[in-house]
Amino acid sequence: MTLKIETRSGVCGIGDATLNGRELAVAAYLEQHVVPNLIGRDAGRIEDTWQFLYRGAYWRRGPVTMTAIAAVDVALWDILGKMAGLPLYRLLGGRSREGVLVYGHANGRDIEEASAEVGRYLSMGYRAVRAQCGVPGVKKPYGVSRLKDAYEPAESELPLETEWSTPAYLDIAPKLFERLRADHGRALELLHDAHHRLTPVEAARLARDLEPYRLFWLEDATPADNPDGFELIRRHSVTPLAVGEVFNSIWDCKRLIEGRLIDFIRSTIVHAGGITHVRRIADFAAMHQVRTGFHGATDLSPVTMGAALHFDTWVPNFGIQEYMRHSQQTDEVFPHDYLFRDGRLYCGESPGHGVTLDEKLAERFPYSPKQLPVARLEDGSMWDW
Ligand code: EZ4
Ligand code: CO
Repeated sequence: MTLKIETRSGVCGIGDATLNGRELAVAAYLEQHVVPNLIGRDAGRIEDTWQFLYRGAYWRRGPVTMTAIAAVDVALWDILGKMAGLPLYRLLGGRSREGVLVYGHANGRDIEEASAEVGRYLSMGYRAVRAQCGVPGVKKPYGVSRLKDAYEPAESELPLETEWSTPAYLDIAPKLFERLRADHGRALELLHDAHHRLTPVEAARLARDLEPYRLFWLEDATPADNPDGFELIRRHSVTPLAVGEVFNSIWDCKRLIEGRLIDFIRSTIVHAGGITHVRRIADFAAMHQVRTGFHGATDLSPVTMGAALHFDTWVPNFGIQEYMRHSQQTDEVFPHDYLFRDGRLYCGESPGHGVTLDEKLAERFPYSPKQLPVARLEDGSMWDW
């Protein structure tokens, strides 16, 4: 879902509005409740527009609202860059680093295949890799896909029913990382995503069992709806923790950051109110030694990736950027000037965020609704996907 805003003087900016599996809700929110308020407003009043859409809506926060606000915000920053003739990172305060460290996704049906995939990422130049592997007895565990380069988790019109077994997972995950360190050495940064599947005490066990393999982070170890769970994990382990890809506001992150219960905040531009709001989250995180690690899955469009890379180039407390490569088709629909070299992504120098939309080409791909899978335990209980 992409929002295009055009000013009276003919300057266009685009923002990503994709909320995977709930995209039409954002479209309706934008069309019915946001766009009519934008007609005739000064495109340069980015902060005031943000406050109008957030404070002025009365019903604030939530993924649908904050994704819609983000789409407007990013499109307005894009317009500002084009009017000023400056790339977005310069509007934010200029360059803090040359390139942005990214991590790719290596996955395999078993440990053997996952390790070979990590090797493939290293040969492409990656310095950081997230690794996931199959879990014995579990059909379709999270993060293991047949598509090696452009993994799309929303696969079917109605949610695919997948299974989950925590004991089998807790058994295999440390073995995966033992093997990865043995095969690939200590210099590589390794990451892992538990994707909200564990209770706090199970997450604490996993974090402790993974300590010898020096992870860059363990992501979404337990659902962060209740941040108290992270206190328990912290009490038992020094494995760095990352959380927040499903957060949409600074208020979701506040206690985790303030209590130093996490090391990396993953809230990203498209789902957390745009550049205007994520900048506040990043500044707040900096005060507590928490660094950024933005979500960068394929269901966040190249527009979000472009905007994120400008942000990452500027933000002082940068940690890492997730980079799941988009399919070639997606890259062609969204021409962009960022590029990958030696494990880092580099934003371009063109004005704004540097990502455009080929509307003619986009027309060739009709909308086909897809939802994210769901997960059940072996006895059929609904679980977190
Ligand atoms: O499951 O973006 O870290 N990345 C992730 C992603 C999310 C998808 C949801 O649409 O957890 O793969
Ligand atoms: Co994740």
